[in-house]
Amino acid sequence: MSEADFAITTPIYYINGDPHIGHAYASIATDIIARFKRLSGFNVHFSTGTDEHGIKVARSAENAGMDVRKFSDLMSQKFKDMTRTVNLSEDDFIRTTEERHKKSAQAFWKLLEKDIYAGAYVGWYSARDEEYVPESEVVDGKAPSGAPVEWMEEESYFFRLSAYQDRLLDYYEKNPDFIAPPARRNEVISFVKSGLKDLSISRNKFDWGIPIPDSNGHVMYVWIDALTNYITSLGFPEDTEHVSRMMENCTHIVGKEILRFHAVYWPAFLMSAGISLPKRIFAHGWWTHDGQKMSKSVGNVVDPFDIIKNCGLDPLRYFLFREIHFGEDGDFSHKALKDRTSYDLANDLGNLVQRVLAFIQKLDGHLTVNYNFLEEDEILFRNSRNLIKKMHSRIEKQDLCGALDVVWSLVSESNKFTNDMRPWDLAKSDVPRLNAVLTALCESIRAISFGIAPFMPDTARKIFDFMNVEGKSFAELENNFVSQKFPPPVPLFPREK
Ligand code: ME8
Repeated sequence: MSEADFAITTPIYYINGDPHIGHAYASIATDIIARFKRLSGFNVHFSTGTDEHGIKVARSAENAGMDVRKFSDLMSQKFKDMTRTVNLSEDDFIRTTEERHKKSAQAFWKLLEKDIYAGAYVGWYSARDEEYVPESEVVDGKAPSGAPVEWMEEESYFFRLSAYQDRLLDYYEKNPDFIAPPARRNEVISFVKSGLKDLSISRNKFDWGIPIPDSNGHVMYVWIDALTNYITSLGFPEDTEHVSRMMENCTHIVGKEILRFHAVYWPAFLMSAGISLPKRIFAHGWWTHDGQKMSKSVGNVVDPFDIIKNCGLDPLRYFLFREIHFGEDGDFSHKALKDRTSYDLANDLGNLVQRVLAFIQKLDGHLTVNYNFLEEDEILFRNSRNLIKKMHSRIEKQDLCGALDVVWSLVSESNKFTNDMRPWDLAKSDVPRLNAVLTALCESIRAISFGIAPFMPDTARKIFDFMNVEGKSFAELENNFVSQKFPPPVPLFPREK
């Protein structure tokens, strides 16, 4: 496969609270796609980070009785720790309080200036969502998200968003895959069709933000600052050609609640700045916990650190993407996680690997390859060699669940093949046949371990090590095994104590 550019991003997270399962979810999804692309030979840039400015963070620092800078350092570190705990392979962790980002956001603002004018914002604002809320959407003092709104009257700069309505609609039409999944795309289109108002993009009643160039007292609206992180990470304002090229190959993974910012405001800003638009904006769904919305006040927030301590990381990484289709909402339950771990992982995958490799250990740990296949071996072999191609078409659509389904059908097929071929009998009656059956099975296990590698990198690494496979690139799957000695395997998913 060819070396080509690919960029992918997580949302950058507000640091008003500790990281929870929702943040881990968006980050792991992005990581899975980044790893898949790297294994496919792409030159990948994967960025994540923290969104640190704005009224919401300033108030959280105040409530914690801390200086906002110290608070940001402390909280951002927790998100950085999460990236290690969930085993992200990010190339960049960006903080919006970094100097490189200030420089980038200010340079970006300058590019927008022809579309910016001074005015005053008078209306409602939701600090929790960091979003302006039209009067018509306020019900009982609340925004549609349920967050309280407050009245705001202040001088502000505006971005001429209204001027981009037709260009955006035209862009959506010409690029039908720009926003996914399709149902979300339709929501965005009807929102834009209903009429775009100019957007207030600065605040002057607080100062926790990036100062607007040459304008005393104004700081940028936190969303313009936050969205710019994507190009800061690509090196903006230096080498704008590289930035544009990477953007053209960039996928933004975002939660459904912030799609409007990414699919309407961000493309309009980029059009105005003359920078290429991203290739795809994918909105994923939300997790609830035992049927309830997760909230700090209810005390039902799922802590990824706890789960990982109890169940291990790879089972969680697997569960989140097998249990529900990426793009849809899902309900988290510890029982469902346990069930998936014991049925799909320990029983199906773990047993397959264990029974085949432990059997090879009985033969002195020696795999004597024989590619002289009968038709049934050939079928398994061909399905193994085609696995990554099948996954590829699903990963291209961010269909992570579909990609796992494809892997698990090969797991089932391989378990059935083992039952049908009865290698333990062949060992007594027909050694060349036994070697062909084991070669076909090792081919399928190797393909499966590449298939799971983006999802469960540590588990895949264990299998690669059992089979002396390097595991660096899908291209390795083109090579036949050579006769060799394998080290003894250990169980992949030890049963829970
Ligand atoms: O919105 N289920 O940050 P944020 C699934 N800073 N995903 C969830 C989730 C849940 N219950 N809760 C959070 C912001 N997420 C802005 C983004 S980007 C330029 C700026 C995930 O800390 C989901 O991906 O509120 C959501 O979009 C993201 O965390 C929001 O994180």
